[in-house]
Amino acid sequence: SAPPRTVLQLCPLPPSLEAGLAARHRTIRLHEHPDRAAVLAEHGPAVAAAVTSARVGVPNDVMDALPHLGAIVHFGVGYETTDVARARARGIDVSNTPDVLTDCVADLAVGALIDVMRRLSAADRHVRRGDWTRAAFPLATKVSGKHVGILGLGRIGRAIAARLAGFGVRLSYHSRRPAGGVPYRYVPSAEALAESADVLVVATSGGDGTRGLVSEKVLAALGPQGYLVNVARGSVVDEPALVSALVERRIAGAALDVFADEPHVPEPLLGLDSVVLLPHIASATHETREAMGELALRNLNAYLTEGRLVTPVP
Ligand code: 8YV
Repeated sequence: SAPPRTVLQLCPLPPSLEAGLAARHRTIRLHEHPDRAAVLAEHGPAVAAAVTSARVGVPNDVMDALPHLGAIVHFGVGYETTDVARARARGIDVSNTPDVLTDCVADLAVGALIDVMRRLSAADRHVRRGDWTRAAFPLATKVSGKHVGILGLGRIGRAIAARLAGFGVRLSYHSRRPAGGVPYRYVPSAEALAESADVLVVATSGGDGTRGLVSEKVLAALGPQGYLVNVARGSVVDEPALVSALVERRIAGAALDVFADEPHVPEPLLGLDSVVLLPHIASATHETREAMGELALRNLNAYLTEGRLVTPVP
């Protein structure tokens, strides 16, 4: 019998990627079916590859309903929502979309850092409220020359560091092990990094390996003059501890593109002018989302035609 060739799509994807899927493959859009179990029972055995986002992944119950699944293609660099060990144990290959989003995520991290320290969004609200005619906007905090600590020095962490070098900042980092060939100071723990830095920028991967890494202790070490920027995953930060630290002004401010339970943002943050709140947009530009879609499609097509992925996860 002919090998199974159906593609399972688990969530909405950019129009150009969806068009690319529809043009070449029989695609089942699981997220559009109210009765997932029935769809999986009927079509599961024919599915050769799954396409999903970093946010949704492939849940274990879905993976288990796909006996001939050979590849999981993620639209996004993160893939912690998929149990990769479980997939590997079954011989399922997994890909993501690295590199193509590095510039935009690093650009946004720097923009968010400047926003929270110079209070750009708060100043914008001040003008819109008509407060400029009544009172001067309070002074902010200088960015250039500060000490920035980067948590996670992968592709994105390095790109953030390279951009910040132009601001004459001092750069240190913490990661599981020292990175080779970088001029930045390695600090052996997240707490020590926060202790020495004016700003802590979180650029690690998500998942169990980094869960709660930015703990209450780390936030205490950052201190009342310290800022937090997170473009990684909400799970890396102890969110209740962060909310308390911000509300009680035990840290100076935070710029957050990611949250523990998106799209839900902790209510106490909404009224704080010391916080910049972004709806997970670090990779959300026309150019980058197009490039991510193209790379996801290349992975899928390469797998289905040649049996190998272009950018398998490490
Ligand atoms: C996207 C992301 O928002 O790449 C990632 O890991 O978090 C983002 O680029 C996400 O993949 C879109 O679903």
